[in-house]
Amino acid sequence: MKSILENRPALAREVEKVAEIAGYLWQKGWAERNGGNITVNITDVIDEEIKAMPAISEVFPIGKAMPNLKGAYFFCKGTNKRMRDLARWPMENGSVIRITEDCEHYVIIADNPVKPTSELPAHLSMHNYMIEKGNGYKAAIHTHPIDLVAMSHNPKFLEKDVLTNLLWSMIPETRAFCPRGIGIIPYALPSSIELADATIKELSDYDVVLWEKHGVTAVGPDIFEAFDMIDVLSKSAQIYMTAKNMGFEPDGMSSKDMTELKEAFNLPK
Ligand code: 2HA
Ligand code: ZN
Repeated sequence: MKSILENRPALAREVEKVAEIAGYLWQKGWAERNGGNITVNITDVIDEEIKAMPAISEVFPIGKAMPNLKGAYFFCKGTNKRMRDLARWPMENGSVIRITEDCEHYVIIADNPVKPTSELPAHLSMHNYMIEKGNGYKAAIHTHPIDLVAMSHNPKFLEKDVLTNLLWSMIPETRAFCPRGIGIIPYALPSSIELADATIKELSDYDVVLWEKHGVTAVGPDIFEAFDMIDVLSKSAQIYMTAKNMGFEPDGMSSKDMTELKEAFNLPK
């Protein structure tokens, strides 16, 4: 069977990037079984021939209207598919979808009728929001990092910006490369519209959010940038845990050092 990626290097590159990141999620132990999901807005690399392609699925409801996504295209990890399989065979474990003209439904157009991730309402809500904001962000990732999820089981870390400030203070890179910090979303049922709505509310302040007792979700210009923010936060969580395991509370960078860093790197918060 001919793949939609054939003779389309720009589209193939976007899918390759997703596959690369899927491999890292598995290697890090953040993606047990089918855990986690990735979506990328690929509308910019869609040609007229793809726009004319018929649906290979029925028309599915999204569950919520996405007014900014009319006719948009996404590459999505498939629901119930394993991240480690997405890494090796992206077009068997993910698919290209098109949002219908009414902005409330989608169809699958290639390569296989693989139904997109169960977190599609949250992912599409984030993409819809990013277009409204005009920030040029194209990628959304959700994963289950052990360290950050463990921290979300402690109510003290769920207060506004407690975790942001703690993680920023563990190593300068985390503040520099996750400059908006990490927002907190109280526990909500996975895949629910409630979880999607709570997530987009926090995106005005953060590029990364912690879903209490579940996982982390991030958005970025591309899938590498979105992944890297979670990776630096997890690095900080590891440093914190390592110090605690050695029997002491880590000092954290001083507020003087933090202010100096903020000014030197011209950071937003
Ligand atoms: O895709 O991680 O939150 C599986 C999940 C749902
Ligand atoms: Zn999850």
